[in-house]
This record gives sequence, C-alpha cells and structure tokens, in this order.
Amino acid sequence: MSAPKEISLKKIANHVDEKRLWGRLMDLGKIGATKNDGVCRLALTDEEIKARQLLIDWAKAMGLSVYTDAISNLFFRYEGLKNDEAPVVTGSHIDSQPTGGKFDGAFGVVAGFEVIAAMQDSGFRPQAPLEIAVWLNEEGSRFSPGMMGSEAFTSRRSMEQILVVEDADGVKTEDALAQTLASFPDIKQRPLGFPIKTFIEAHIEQGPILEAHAVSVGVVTGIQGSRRYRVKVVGEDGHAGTLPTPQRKDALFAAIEMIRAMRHKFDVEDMKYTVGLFEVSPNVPSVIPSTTFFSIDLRHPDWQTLKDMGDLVMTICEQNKGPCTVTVTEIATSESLEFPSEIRECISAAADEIGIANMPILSMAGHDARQLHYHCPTGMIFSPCDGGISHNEMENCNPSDLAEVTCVLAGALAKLSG
Ligand code: HGY
Ligand code: MN
Ligand code: MN
Repeated sequence: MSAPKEISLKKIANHVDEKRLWGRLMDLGKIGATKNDGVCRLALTDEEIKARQLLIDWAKAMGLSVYTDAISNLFFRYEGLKNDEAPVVTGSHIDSQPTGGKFDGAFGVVAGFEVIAAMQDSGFRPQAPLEIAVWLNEEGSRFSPGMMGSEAFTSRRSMEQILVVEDADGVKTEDALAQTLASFPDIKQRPLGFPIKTFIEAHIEQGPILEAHAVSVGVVTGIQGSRRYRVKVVGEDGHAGTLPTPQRKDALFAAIEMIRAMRHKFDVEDMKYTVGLFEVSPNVPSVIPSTTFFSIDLRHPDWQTLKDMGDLVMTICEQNKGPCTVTVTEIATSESLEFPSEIRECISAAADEIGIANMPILSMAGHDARQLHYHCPTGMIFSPCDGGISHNEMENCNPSDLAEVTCVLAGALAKLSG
C-alpha cells in the first residue's frame, strides 16, 4: 500500500469511525464489568489477561505485529515507510481501579486502534512506524505504587524494586507477572526502554473543566506534582471495657488526630489531600486498635508549595501520635511537569487544521505520559467526561467527544510520524 504524496489530516480524520471506537470501548468494558456498569480490571489478573487477548485479536485482525517486554507492557506496531526509525507511540493503560469506569486508560488504548484503522482506511502509511503501547499497572490499586510498566520501561524504577511489591493478599508482583507473561508465550519480547520518537497519550480529563467550557479537546500543558505516603501507627491492643482511657495506646484515635491535623494544614487553594486506604488491626468491636495503616495522596500544581507542605507530613504525624509510635514513608514523589511546547503546538495545529475546537488544560491526574516525558518528547490530549466523574463506576463520556479527540490524535500522530 503506497502512501499518496500528500495527505491532509482531514482525510485521515474523516475515516475515524465513532461507532467502531465506541463499540471497541464497550467490548473492552465488558471484561471486568461490575454490576454498577463500571469496571474492576486490576493489573495482572485473569480479567486483565482476557483484555490483553482481546487487544491482541484486534491487532492481528488489522495486520499489526505484537510485542511485549519483561514487565509485560504490550505494543502493537503499524509498519511505516522507514522502519529503521524509532516509532511514534500512543497508548495508555487497561488496568482499572476496583470501582473504576470504562474509559480511564482504556480510551487511550482504543483510540490508538481507531487511529491506525483510520490511517489504513484512508491509505495513509506513516514514515516512522506507529505503535500502540499498553503500560502495565498504571493505577497501582493492587500493586502500589502504580505506573510500574512505564516506570520500568523508562528505568525510573528498577525491576528489582517492582518485582518485590506485594498485593493485599501477599501475592508478589513477580509471581503475578510470570503468570501473565506465561499466558502469552508466543509474543516476542523486546528490551525495555527502546528509543521512541514521540509519545502522545489520549485520556479522559477526569475533571470538570472541558465540560464546563463545552470544548471537546484539551491540549494538555503538563501534569501537577504529587507526593504519596504510607503511615503506620502502632499502639497496643486492649479490652474495650476495662482499660481506663489514660492507659490506652489507641492507634485509631491517634491516626484520626493526624489525619484531621493534616486536613486543616493542607486546606489551601488548589491542594488535593486524600486518605484513600485505611486499615485497622485487629479491626474487631471490643478491642482497642493496636495498629492503623493509611495512605496519603497530596497534589498541587506548584511544586514548591507541594514540597513545603509535603515536608510537614512527618512532623504533623509525630505531633499527633500521643502514646503511640508512627512511621511515615514517602513511596512516590512526582514533580510538576510541563510538556514540550513543540508537541503541544503540533497537537493544537492538528486540531485547528481538522477544524476541531481545543483548549490548553493542566492535568490534575497522573498518567503514564509522566514517565515517558523523561524518555522522549511527550504530550497528551484530553476528552471531557460527564460531570468530570472518574475513579467511579458512573464514569461516562460522549461518543462524539471521544471521536473528536481521536481525530486530533490521528492528525498529530500523522504529523509526528513524518
Ligand atoms: O491517581 C491518578 O492520578 C491516576 O488516575 N492513577
Ligand atoms: Mn488513567
Ligand atoms: Mn486512573
């Protein structure tokens, strides 16, 4: 199939098929579907293996070659006219939160398939090869912290550090990973960290801004910083009825004081403070809790503010520990970042050329693009989602918004692939 000399981005975009895009999203959403119309497809589970197989079937039907790597990232390759060049890559993740939606991550992967299908239908063959990446465990809801696939690929976290991580049942990442890789013995493995020309991730905004502006395409300027902690408070088990209050070492009440004190301290503009994971032991009605373990997720667009505030976590926990002991561990630190202006301009120019309204927007959520940013020129394109709702089974999108983002993605990838 030879590429015509010149092809307009509009011609590729005109071959983006909204129904095919939506149909694939719904088919993928059936894998791990919950009764509340959401998705629970945790990393390295049987559901995710089924989802991988679905993508591989799509890829083979489209004549794409399939690759993986030591961390089980998946890559689907559309050959270009110059295959010795580094590929232009798009994609995202297919793992979800336990009460996730059908679009977080999945849209970026399915949009990649739609872009290649539209290029094939329009007769466009890119200069550099084009690949769809599926990064392992972006969410980190089973094996934490997340972004394991993109961090291992970019060497921002070592395989050794990743493989020892255990889930709540004590299953090691190493063992779950081996099981997933063994499910696809015929897929060729490539080394981690191969050169990439450009990476563009399409994703839902997971916030209310695009919807509020009635704009269907967000050209992402960057990603706000985040700091993630785990706090362990240790007191002493005791009898709920007999132990006098002054003698108690109540790890639950100490944790509550810490969490409240931080909530007060972090109540500043644009700061996002979340305690999402909370464990109590022995977690029975008539025993004073001896141990609590909880997460802190702290985010802010301004890195200095986040640095200053995050540095107070340890002090505030110490100040509120009472008769207990407390251990604070920072498990992930991600500085605020700005995507290169030439990538952002390429995306908005593609949108303008195709005739789709777009606006700049900062990402409040974390994405694999954060890691790729340190590996190659990287950018993101956002779609609105209903009410900005995400990490929630109610997550929903408008098919035409997703199609418009996919048109812009196709245009940008065509331009970037030369
Ligand atoms: O937490 C995040 O920002 C991402 O959605 N996992
Ligand atoms: Mn995501
Ligand atoms: Mn998410």
